[in-house]
Amino acid sequence: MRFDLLTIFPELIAPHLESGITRRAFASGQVQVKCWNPRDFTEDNYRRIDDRPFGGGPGMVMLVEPLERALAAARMDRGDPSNCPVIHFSPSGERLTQAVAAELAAGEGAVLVCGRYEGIDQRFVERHVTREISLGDFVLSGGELPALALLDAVTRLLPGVLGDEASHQQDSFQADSGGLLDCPHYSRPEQLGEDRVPAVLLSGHHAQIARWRREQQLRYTQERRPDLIDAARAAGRLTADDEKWLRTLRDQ
Ligand code: 9WO
Repeated sequence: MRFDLLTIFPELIAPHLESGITRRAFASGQVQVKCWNPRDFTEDNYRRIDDRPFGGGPGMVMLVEPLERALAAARMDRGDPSNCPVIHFSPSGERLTQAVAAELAAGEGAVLVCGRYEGIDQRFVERHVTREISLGDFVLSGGELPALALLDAVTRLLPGVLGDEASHQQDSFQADSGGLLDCPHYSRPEQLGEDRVPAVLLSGHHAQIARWRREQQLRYTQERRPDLIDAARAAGRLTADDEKWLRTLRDQ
């Protein structure tokens, strides 16, 4: 799988590929990442990648032509001159979810367009962008951080990348099993001042531990994201035991 980033700040990207899970994915060759700097594709003496907006107003707009040349070079280098996804990051896009990450993890990669300044010329978006993705309703100063978030979310889903196959399966199961929030986690020491690890986790009863974790997931999700409980129910992902526990919580 291969990702090509169009960015005027490639130095923001490189450090994230040098540690953790992403490093392992790149070291193993499972994922390739290449940055293409529109500034390297300018043809004027000033190496301009931005200019003032028509119609006036504050800030600058990213020029179409350096971006188009960078995109063409990335496509040529990929060997698929026409048709991989071209993703732009914007609060106007569809929300990045686990389902979107899973869909991309099953594909061949993408070109990630990282906007800067007030935005990129709309004609580049209309000509080339196949998908706009948002991390949420807030404004950043560029698309690089969303691109890294997407890379991380997709890379960790690739088989073998997490190394520990069991933890990967459990994780994707969680992401996929009713879309509930995670249960709390504990490690040593067993007692921290007054605060003890829940006794069931020390009991060695695997079925009871699994049930307790499921109940904690349901409790947290009911408290913080009741919409996710409704979605899980609608998708048929709640068992009779789950419903019984949710009734117990409501009656408390
Ligand atoms: C900014 C913006 C603000 C309100 C409504 C729509 C918007 N689109 C953009 C936009 O595309 N901005 C470009 C990328 C240029 C300026 C920096 N950019 C950006 C992307 N800021 N914030 C994001 C972003 C991307 C994904 N999720 C959250 C924020």
